[in-house]
Amino acid sequence: MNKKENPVAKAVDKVIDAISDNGGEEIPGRPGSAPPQVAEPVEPRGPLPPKPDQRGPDPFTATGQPSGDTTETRAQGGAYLTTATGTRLPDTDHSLKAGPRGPVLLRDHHLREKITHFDHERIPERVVHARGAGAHGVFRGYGSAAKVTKAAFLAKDVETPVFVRFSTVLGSRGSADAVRDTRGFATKFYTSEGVFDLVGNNIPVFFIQDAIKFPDVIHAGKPHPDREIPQAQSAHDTFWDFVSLHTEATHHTMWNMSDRGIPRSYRMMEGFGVHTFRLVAADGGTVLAKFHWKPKAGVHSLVWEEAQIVNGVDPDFHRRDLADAIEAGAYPEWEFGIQVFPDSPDQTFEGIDLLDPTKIVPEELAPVQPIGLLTLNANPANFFAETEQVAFHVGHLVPGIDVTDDPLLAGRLFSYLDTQITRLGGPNFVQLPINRPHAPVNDMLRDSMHQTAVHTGVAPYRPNSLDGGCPFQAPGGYVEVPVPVEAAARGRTAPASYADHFSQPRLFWLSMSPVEQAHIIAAYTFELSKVFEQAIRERQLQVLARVDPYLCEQVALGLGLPVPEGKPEVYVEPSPALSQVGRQWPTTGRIVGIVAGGDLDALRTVRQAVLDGGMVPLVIAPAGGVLPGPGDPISVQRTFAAARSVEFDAIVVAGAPAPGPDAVGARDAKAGLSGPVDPRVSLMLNEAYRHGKPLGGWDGAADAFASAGIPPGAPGVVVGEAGPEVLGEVVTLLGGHRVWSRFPASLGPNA
Ligand code: HDE
Repeated sequence: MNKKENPVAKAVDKVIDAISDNGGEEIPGRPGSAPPQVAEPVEPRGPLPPKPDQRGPDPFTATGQPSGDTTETRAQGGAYLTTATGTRLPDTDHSLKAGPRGPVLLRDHHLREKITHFDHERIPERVVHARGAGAHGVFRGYGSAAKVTKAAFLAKDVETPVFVRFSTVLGSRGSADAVRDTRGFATKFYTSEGVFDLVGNNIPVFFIQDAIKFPDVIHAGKPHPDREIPQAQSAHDTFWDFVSLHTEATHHTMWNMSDRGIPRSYRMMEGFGVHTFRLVAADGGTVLAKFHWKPKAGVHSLVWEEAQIVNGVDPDFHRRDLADAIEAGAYPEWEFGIQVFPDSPDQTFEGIDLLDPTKIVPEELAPVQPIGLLTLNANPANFFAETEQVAFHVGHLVPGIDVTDDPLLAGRLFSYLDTQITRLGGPNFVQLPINRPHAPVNDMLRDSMHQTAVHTGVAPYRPNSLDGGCPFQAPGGYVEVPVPVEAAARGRTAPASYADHFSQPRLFWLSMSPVEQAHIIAAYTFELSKVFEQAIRERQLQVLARVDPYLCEQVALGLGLPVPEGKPEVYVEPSPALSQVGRQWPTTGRIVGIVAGGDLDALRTVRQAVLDGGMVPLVIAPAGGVLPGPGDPISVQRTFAAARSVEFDAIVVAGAPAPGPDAVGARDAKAGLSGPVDPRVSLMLNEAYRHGKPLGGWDGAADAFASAGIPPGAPGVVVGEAGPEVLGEVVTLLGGHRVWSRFPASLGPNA
């Protein structure tokens, strides 16, 4: 039967039309530029444009000049299938055979080209930070940095295109997002003076003080070399073996064990340049500075059980969250800031060694001064071409920003160039579209693999007269600050201050609120309980004893081990700025699950109110499609069978839904229990409650909460008469991220 006459296809098309007409556009996640029809398209047409939320790299030539390309001319063109060399092909479904039953002929160029190219589709993944997600955006300078740096992109109201890549550190390219790990936060600024890369993390300190230890810490954190497990996590023997012996890792490890190790979203992470940089003003004056990114949405995290469920339910949680937010128009924003210190000969501030990347300078001592705003406003059009091929390098600097002698940074200045040569197949990776500068390039680098520039002239050397002397050395170009080098003896040594490994972990611990401390205790206990060897667990307890007695005692209790000798040796002032909890933040881009109930008008109003508040409403119902009932159709985004609490920041329930027809234990273990309320809804509410999420309901929803074992009047559970009022209270609670008062944490003896 002709597909166009097929009644089933027609019916499905009708449903798709209904969904598309009734607000489907407001919900992010549509895979293509337009909703497809059921029948396979047969009218020839050229490639569809990217989706409105997407764009590719800006059109510049390999040597940094506007190219005039358009999306159409940079990607596939024409309506018809061709070979890589443009010859049209009438058939790509059958290899060339001597007769219908073969054999296949070696002369089939199309077969060989298709398979050969496929065989080479993969490139080596990054040795660290392999798993990532990227986005395009724009950076606008406030001008407030002008007194300390001459960098042109930081001048008032200058707008600079950027590409940002977020990442986890330990996992492979296909690993899950919500693992406990440090996150990368790498920004490429395509400035008028050349590319500036700020390759930072969401944790302001690092495991090691000297780059020569990087292979050690990474070998310890990566899966064990014999069985290649566990993937993307630190809860294993080699990691804790290393960090318990190499105590300069204690500070960074403590951040990893805190809520910072499991961010709610890339949009809700701080970013840090980690090292101290040297800024140069127009008059030549210098200061030392640390870079910060402050998310407008606040700094928020998952809870550990939630993260573990997320990794099964949606391994792409952070990737999807970033792309969906941008598609929905909830553009993530960060304020760029600097902490500024005098460029003193000893390069310390308030006794803190600024060249030691295991130390922070508390914001109470040196406030972060805002100098610009980053807005991510477009998703990449192609993951491989952009997010995978983007190549950051801490040596990509612009006039006004210089490096310091932090030995960790020195090693990085070597490493990033070196690693791209293997990963991207040669030294011409800067010519890849995503890496191209937006400033004219006139270098004397020539040839090598994948050369895409067509250099003219005969004299790529200097001095020359044959090319008229070009290129000329640039007055006012990048000059390394002539910092005097102290007279010293050569040796594999470190300054005495680098031996302090415990004052700042203690500072971090003491700065946490009780609930954050409780999470840290739980994280250490979880990770160490996964360590097989008792000697390693005991050794790590000895480390914790030097950070804080209560922390050590609680972890020892969980591990069933004696509390070791040892105590903190230093007095430190806490830094309240390090805590994530206790304030109100914008709820833009947050996901509100709406469990559908009887009154569709109320549901429609609540759904619209969520949209009007800049959030994303996902309607959850027993079956997909559109909700049966009068009025404008309401499309369903999640069925009871497919939904899981971890997809939502808050859940509101319109009533107490009876078990759906597919609530059958034999089909799905989640549906195994019987009762008056659908067991999948009860599970969802119970999980959301445990995870501290705001909940609300009307129209008999109290029964739904009761079915989830939630006590009446529990904190952060709003039960009311009318949906809009309930939603209003739930959104206020959401502004505080979680309802921590639901499970009060004890302060321990440090209070
Ligand atoms: Fe990296 N790091 N790193 N790193 N790093 C890489 O470069 C390295 C360090 C960071 O999204 C690699 O292109 C050394 C600190 C981010 O593409 C590699 C040392 C910080 C990313 C490399 C460090 C970072 C990387 C792997 C110790 C925070 C991902 C692939 C001296 C300030 C960038 C690549 C992206 C990636 C080396 C330590 C951040 C191998 C030798 C400290 C965000 O070159």
